[in-house]
Amino acid sequence: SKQRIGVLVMSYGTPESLDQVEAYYTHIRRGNPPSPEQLKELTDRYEAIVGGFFPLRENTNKQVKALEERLNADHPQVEFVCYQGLKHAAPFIEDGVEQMAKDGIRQAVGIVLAPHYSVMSVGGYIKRAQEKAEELGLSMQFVKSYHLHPKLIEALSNRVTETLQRFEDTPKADIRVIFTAHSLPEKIVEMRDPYPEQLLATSKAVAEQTGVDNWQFGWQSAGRTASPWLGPDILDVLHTIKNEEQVQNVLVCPVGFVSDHLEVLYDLDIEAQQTAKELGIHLERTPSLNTDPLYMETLSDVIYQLCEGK
Ligand code: FEC
Repeated sequence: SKQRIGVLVMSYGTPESLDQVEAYYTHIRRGNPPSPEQLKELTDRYEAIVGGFFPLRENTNKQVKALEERLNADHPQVEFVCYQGLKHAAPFIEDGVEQMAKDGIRQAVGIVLAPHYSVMSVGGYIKRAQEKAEELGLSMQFVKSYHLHPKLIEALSNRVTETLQRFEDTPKADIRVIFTAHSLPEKIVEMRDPYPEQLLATSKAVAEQTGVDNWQFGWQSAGRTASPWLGPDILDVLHTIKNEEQVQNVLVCPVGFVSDHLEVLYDLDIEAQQTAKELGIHLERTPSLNTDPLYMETLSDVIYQLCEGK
């Protein structure tokens, strides 16, 4: 019979309904419940986004299904079985590992639906999966990052090129491309975390492939905590480039995210778009990767390479 390989596909997770937002937010806050004001603010953001309240859930489901199909089509000699493991919602990372063990999986790999490694993001997913796998006697290997995979760069570049067309006759040199990713607490810099460097490397590769010279990087979606987060924030960037450089056209490409969800549909499409309007900036955003075949091929490639020990 065919060799069976379990693939734990890990993603951020989202509530399934508005009454689950509190439990979800409490989990993100490591067990500290949000204040009523914080809860209302987050609930309002979910209610404001278009495309359904919790698009991340359906998008993750589709990505996992498409990846399983891609892996099995690429490698018919192996049977790949994908399992979901979410960071902050059910099925949790530990549930996914447990299901693999129950199904008699002996060889398993884990991957996160986020291309860039930080000890605070991908590192956290891997740690939890690893701990559960050890407890159950399952041996697992993990993909840590894939931020420069040629197919990922191609997929992102295609989006930048296509979205530049929305500025019609505006010369490319007059459009500022801003690559963004989720901010993290500044302390990761002292920890020599690869996250900022990997994000810049992806941005540079996409800029090169698309022939874009007029670009910069900005952070988004920083947490509302007392400790400082990596900046500059996209909203501050918009003010600065308008006031100091009279930039009128901005293309935002959120390279740190792979799916339509709150951080893209609210933080960029509503919040950043509102700031741009106030400043008289024409702002466009590149569409999310979601199940782009090139993204699925990226994931399939890096998973297979890990299985082969390459
Ligand atoms: O659509 C959805 O329902 C979920 C959207 C969502 C994604 C996402 C991705 C990342 N986060 C990362 C780091 C942090 C850190 C904190 C934090 C807090 C939140 C809150 C919400 C939220 N995150 Fe998130 N994140 C998403 C949603 N995130 C909601 C809580 C309210 C708020 O602050 O806005 C701060 C936690 C703390 O208080 O200690 C840190 C990183 C990513 C990208 C990598 C990944 O996908 O894992 C990094 C999607």
